[in-house]
Amino acid sequence: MSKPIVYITRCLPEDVVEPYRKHFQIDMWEYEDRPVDRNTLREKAAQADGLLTVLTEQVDDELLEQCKNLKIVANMAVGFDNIDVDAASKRNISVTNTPDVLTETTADLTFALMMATARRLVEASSYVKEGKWQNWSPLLLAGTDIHHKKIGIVGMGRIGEAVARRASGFSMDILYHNRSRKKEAEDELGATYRSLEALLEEADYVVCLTPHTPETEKMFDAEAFARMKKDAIFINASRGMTVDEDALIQALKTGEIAAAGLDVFAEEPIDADHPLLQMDNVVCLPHIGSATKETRYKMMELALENIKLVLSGSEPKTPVE
Ligand code: 8YV
Repeated sequence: MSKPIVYITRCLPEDVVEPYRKHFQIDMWEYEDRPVDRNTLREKAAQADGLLTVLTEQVDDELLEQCKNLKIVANMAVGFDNIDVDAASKRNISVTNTPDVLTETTADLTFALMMATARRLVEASSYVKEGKWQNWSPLLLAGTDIHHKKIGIVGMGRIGEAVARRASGFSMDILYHNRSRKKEAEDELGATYRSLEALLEEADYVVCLTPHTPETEKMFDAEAFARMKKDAIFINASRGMTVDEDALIQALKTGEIAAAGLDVFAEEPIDADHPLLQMDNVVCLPHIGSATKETRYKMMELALENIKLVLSGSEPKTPVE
């Protein structure tokens, strides 16, 4: 019997892929410097039994319609907003993601981004490297404290809770907003539930960790930024589509909020001329929340394991919920 065909839309390291070659016939996009184009994806997916995707590939109804053999789409991400899950379910195609393995790593990055923004680390590093450090003055590159301040976490899922644990270690007051109450975070970390409006008004750090859904699209709009404190710092480590970027730029320009730390953008990669990239009070990262070697290996392995399970007739480890 011939082996099932698996198409992988990114160039994964051979040491990760190799153990799976005995189970599937693996075909992989081979260019590191660009994503698979839509035509190639359609062609390859149409032949495949399993597909390993990342966030940049749109797996929609039109694509799935071509796929007569496909049994699983394994996304290498906890988010799956690039996949039309209903369109997959109605064709009995499993959709899986990579939760848990990236929780702590993404929380580390979120906290690092918050600290970098508050303490102006990127500006400070450039200042030294550019040879500008010639003197001392009391307010040279003075930032804002983090300890004992109020953090407002919007989206208290696994990553939100991991950020709250870090905040607790920094003696921060923890506020959160979520669709449902999180008793454990309330009891163990002293996190306090707030309506979104109250959280925006009270928090010194507003940290967005909510997935992108029709309900959260552009939830951080002009009205939301107007509610925030003038010295508030906005952090986004989930999805850029939750933010009205024009409103954010305006709020930063007019001093309605103090600064922003962004790992995600409405369009990725962000255009090099984008106004957010020109602002000193904005720290920008290229969507590296889960990007440590350890975690990316775990994500790749989990995605491949899900494919192996489904193609051998078993349940996947991490179907999307
Ligand atoms: C992705 C992410 O893993 O997991 C997510 O939802 O946003 C990132 O961790 C990364 O962009 C690769 O798809």
